[in-house]
Amino acid sequence: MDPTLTWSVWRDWRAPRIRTLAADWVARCVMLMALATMPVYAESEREAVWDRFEVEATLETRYERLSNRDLDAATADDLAVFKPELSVDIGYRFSDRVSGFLSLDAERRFVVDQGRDRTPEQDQSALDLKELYLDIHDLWDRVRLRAGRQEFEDRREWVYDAELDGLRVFFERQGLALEASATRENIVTENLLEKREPGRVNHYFLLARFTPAAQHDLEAFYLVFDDRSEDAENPVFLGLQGQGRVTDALDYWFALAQVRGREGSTRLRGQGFDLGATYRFDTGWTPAITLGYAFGSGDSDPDDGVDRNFRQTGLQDNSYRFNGVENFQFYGQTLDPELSNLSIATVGFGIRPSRRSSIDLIYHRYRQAEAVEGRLRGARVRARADGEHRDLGQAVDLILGYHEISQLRLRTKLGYFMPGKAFGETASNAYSVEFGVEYRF
Ligand SMILES: [Ca+2]
Ligand SMILES: [Ca+2]
Ligand SMILES: [Ca+2]
Ligand SMILES: [Ca+2]
Repeated sequence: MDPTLTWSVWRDWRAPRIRTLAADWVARCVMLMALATMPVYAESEREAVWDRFEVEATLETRYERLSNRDLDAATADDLAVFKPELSVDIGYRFSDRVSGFLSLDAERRFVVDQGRDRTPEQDQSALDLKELYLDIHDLWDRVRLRAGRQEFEDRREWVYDAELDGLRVFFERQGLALEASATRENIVTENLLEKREPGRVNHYFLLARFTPAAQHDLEAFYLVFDDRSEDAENPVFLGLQGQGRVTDALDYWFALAQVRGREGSTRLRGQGFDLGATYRFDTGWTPAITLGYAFGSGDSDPDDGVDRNFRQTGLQDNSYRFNGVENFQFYGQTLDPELSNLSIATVGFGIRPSRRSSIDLIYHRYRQAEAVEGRLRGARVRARADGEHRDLGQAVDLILGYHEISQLRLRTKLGYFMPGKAFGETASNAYSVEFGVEYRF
C-alpha cells in the first residue's frame, strides 16, 4: 500500500488519540484475557486456537435526511447525512466455562446537505467500543456472570437498547430466567476517538422472564436509576411486558410501567402502557393489519411538587416490526417521541411479497395527555406545542425491507409528519428519509 495514503488515512482518523485510548483498552483486554485464560491453559492446548474464535463483520451504508424539524416552512433547517459503518464482532471461547466478546464499530458521518438556518455540522468519525465482556458460565449452579461493557435490549426496545458498563448475573431454571445487574453508562468513553466525561448515573436492574404457556412470553422489570448529582433525575420503573401468539393468525404485545422516584425535590408518579395486535390473512402476500395504542400520563399542575408525567428510561429506542422483515420506529419515523404526556393511536397495513421482503404502511395519531407548552420529550421534531391544544398531529410511514439476497439487506424508510393544532395554524409538514444497504460477511 502507498505509504502516503496510509499516513493520510491514519491522520484522518486522528491517530494520536486512537493510540493512547486504544492502547489503554488493548492493555486492559489483554490483562483480562490473560487472567481468564490462566486456569484453562492446560485445556487450551488440546484445541486449535483458531477454532475458539467466532468472527462476524457487517458493512452498512446509510443515507438519512430529516426535513423541516422546526415545522417552519420559512427556515431551511434540513440535514442529510451519509454514513458508512463497519462493525466487527469477535467471540472467543477460553474454555467450556469462560468466553469473551468484543464488538467494535468504525463509522464516518458525512454531511451531504445542510440548510442555511442550521448550525453548521462537521463530518465526523467514530470508533465505538460497543461491547467488551467476559462470560463465566456455571459460576454457581445455573448462574452465569457477565462482566464488562454489554448490551441491554428488550425485544421492542421499549425499555432499553443500550450498551452499559458493569456486572450482570443470569440465572435460568425451567422456563424462568432472572437477571440482576449493576451498571453505569460510559465508564469508559464509547467513541475511542473522543475524550468525554464519564457517565455518573448508576443503574440497578432486576428482570424476571417466564413463559406461562407455549408462544407466550412475560417479562417483569424493576429498574433503579441513581444519579448522585444535585437536582438529578432518579426515576424508578416497575413494569411488565409480554407478547405472544393467540392463534396462527393473531399476535399481540403489551407493556405497562409505572415510574416513581424523584427528580430533585419533585416526586415522580407516572403511568404508561403500550398494547396492540397484528392479524395476518392466510392468502397470497400475507396481508396483515396491526392496531396499537400507547399512552403515557401527563401532568396538569406543574407546581404541586409531584410530576405525574410518564417517561421512558432514556435508554429506549422504540424500534420493532409488525409482520414485516424490517424494524422501524414504531412511534413514527419522523416525530419519534418518547412516550411521555402522550397518546398514540396506530394502524398498520403490511404485505410480504416474498418470504424475506415486506412493505408496511403505518398511520399514527398523536395527542398530548395534558395540553402543555414546550418541546416534546425525546422527539426529533423540535417545534414547541402551544399548551392550549392537545392535537399534535398525524403521521404516515412507509417501510420497505428486502432481505432476499443472501448476506444483503436493503431498506427504505419514509416518514411524513403532519402537525396538528398544538403547533399552530402555520406549522408545515416534516419528513424523514432513510436508505440503507447492509452486507454481512
Ligand atoms: Ca424549516
Ligand atoms: Ca442494540
Ligand atoms: Ca404536578
Ligand atoms: Ca435499536
